[in-house]
Amino acid sequence: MQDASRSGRVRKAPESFLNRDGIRAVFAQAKADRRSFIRSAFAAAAGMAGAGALAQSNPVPAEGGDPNILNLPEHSRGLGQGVAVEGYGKPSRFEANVQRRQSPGLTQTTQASVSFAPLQSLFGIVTPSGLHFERHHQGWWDVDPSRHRLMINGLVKAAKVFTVDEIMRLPSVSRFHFIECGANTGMEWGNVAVPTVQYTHGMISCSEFTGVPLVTLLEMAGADFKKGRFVLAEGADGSSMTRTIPMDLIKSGEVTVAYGQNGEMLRPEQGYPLRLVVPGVQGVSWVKYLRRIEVGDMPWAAKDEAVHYIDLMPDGLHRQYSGIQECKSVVTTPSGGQVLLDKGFYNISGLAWSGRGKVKAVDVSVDGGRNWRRARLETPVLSKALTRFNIDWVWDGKPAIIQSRATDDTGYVQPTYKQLRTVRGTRSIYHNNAIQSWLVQDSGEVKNVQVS
Ligand SMILES: Nc1nc2c(c(=O)[nH]1)N[C@H]1C(S)=C(S)[C@@H](COP(=O)(O)O)O[C@H]1N2
Ligand SMILES: [Mo]
Repeated sequence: MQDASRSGRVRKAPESFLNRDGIRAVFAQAKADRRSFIRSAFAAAAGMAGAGALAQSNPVPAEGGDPNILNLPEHSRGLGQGVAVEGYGKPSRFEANVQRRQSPGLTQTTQASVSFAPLQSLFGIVTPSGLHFERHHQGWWDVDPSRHRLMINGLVKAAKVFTVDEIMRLPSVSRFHFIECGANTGMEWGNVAVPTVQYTHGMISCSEFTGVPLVTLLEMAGADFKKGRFVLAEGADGSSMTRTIPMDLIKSGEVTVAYGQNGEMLRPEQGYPLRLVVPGVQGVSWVKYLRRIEVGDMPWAAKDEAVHYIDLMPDGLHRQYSGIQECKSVVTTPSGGQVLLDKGFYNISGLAWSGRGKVKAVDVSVDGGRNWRRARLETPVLSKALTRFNIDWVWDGKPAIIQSRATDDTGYVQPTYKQLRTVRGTRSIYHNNAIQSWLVQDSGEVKNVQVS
């Protein structure tokens, strides 16, 4: 028996899930005559919060050019404001819609517990600290650093307690790394097709973290590196956040006890004054308000690794400790909710990352995966950090399906939904790294779709 999607009938597009017939239908819908959509696109753009229109209008310049260049504005004639002698700088008031947001689709109890970073509005690879995504299992705190302590215990010569000042006296390292919640893009498993890249991929951020390698603190406490094959990291908030970290990762020197984020102390929402940085590993292991590290000889199977953050596989078994965030990418412009105001040149831009190392290449398709072109990777390309890619595109005004596909330096290639579901089934919540598709409709409106 054939299901509708295989019958060869052309399904009405756009749907949020497109098979090959659906993709063909989208392209078949493209009309040769370009409709006058610019006015409606303007209206759509004006009515949309948080998803800026892509291009400035491209009005036909008045005869003799744009007079605005000759009309001197107020700020070219008068005295500007004095320096902000004191205080903390803020973005321009014209950028007020660049905000973290809570997903309207997520169940909320007494308070929100996730906010998403506005990836559609960001450039380069660093997430401004005030826009870093947030995930709190039991709310956040602004912890007094003078009263905060970090204990190292378990398989050590002598348990040791550090103050924040003592940690900040030690030799430090500063490195750029992404942190991605294991549940990022989770709603797409069910093809919820949330509207914007902020909600599909906004549980990722990238910062320069400064801190002390955890191995240094373990050495100071006289840890038994032979028997001690794992550590338990524990947070000081009410969520009893405890996660097992393999000692091999720690011995590599990559895991740090961080106090710095983008040149200043961590933000309270990010775990001020101390958080664990576990490059390449899902966010839940980056324990915030870090208060204790216990050295042990086997995994603890704590609640957040035995019951949560596990992947239900097609054979009915659960995958545990699946912590590495595999290679993934997403086009952030143009992306869902944005509007292309006219045909012509666009810079397709996006982010790629791998929890196993560096991004080696990103390919971009504008026809739903039939043809691919290699994007430019912007420097720096750093290990276990976001990498920015860009590629030129001239939109012909017809429907297009934009995708990006990243490859990392282990040779691993980001999977399609079909490939991912073949291995992982359909009942996961976490670790969705499938290729994202954005449908550019002939109206210029961009929409989240899935392509099999
Ligand atoms: N102490 C503590 N650490 C925590 C959490 C928490 O609720 N409490 N949440 C974890 C989860 S699930 C994620 S994804 C990241 C989120 O970090 P962020 O809020 O800085 O983005 O922190 C992790 N560390
Ligand atoms: Mo998370």
